[in-house]
Amino acid sequence: MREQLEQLRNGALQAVATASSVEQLQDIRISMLGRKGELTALMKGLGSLSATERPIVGQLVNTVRDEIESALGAAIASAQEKVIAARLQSERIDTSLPGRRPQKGTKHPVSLVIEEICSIFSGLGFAVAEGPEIEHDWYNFEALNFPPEHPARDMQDTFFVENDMLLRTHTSPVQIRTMLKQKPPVRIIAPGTVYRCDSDATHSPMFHQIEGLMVDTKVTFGDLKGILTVFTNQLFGQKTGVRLRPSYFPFTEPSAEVDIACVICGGKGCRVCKNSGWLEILGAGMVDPEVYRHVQYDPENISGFAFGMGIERIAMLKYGISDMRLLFENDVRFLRQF
Ligand code: 2NL
Repeated sequence: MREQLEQLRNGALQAVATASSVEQLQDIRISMLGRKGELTALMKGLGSLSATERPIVGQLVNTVRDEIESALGAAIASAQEKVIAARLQSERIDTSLPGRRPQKGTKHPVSLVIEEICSIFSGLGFAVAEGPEIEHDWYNFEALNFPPEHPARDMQDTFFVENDMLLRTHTSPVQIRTMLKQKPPVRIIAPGTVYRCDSDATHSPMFHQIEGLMVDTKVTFGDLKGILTVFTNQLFGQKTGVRLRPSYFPFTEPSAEVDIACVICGGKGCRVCKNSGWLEILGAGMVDPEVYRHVQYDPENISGFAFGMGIERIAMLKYGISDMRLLFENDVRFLRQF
């Protein structure tokens, strides 16, 4: 039995010395010291020994087990160290390499134009107002004096949500809400997203608008013309020609369309201005008394003007963009240019 123990010990230490991985060493532990291992099997033979021999051989079994155990422990620790050293070597990072630059975003041309227009009107004493994009029919049409059968109220032109709710077709409801909350004087601009059931090369179902409103005791059509001339001169340059043409809107009387001299050809006539020399950029007028009645303003004592413009069209003219769809595709190669 002593000889068997001696043999087992030598075999085990030999195996530990030649093992090359943590897994192999763990297999050795199981096959030697495990419940069904060789040393355990030998220990079962202890019972057949004499009473004098049993404690001595028992002691020897313990010594052998401790020896194998400590050899295994040391070998496993060094194998694990080798694994870690190899990983540290293969996953080494060269911290002196130059980094990759993050791509910086840029502002969308529509945002740039909204910011610029808001800043011009801030300088003229106008406050910026905002409101909901899902609106009640009353704020979007009724309060603005749209007759019940007006074509703009048609399902074909307006996105209805449910009952009398719809996606606002202009930012005028923001001005209506402001007048309901606040007494004159009122001087606001309302930038925002608006929706119309229309989609082709020159129409997007979602686009942007800025409207303005000024109401006080003695606001005149002359004030309207003055403010809009200062505005177009600041936005397109001091020498830009401006003209007003008579027009019609249900919510203003009298109404006008505002043209600027063509920014492409300077008024000589080109494809962009369809040879007229002029570009329409705004609609405006004196607020109709019917609108004042809806917000409980007294049309006998106050007066005011309002105007509205589409942002996409102004962005295209300002930056020389030929196709409106470029503004909605979000191609970074296009957007980075502004
Ligand atoms: C256009 C024309 C316009 C208004 C918008 C307005 C708002 C209120 C009362 C009266 Cl609360 N008017 N807004 C007035 C005239 C023209 O927009 O061509 N927009 C793109």
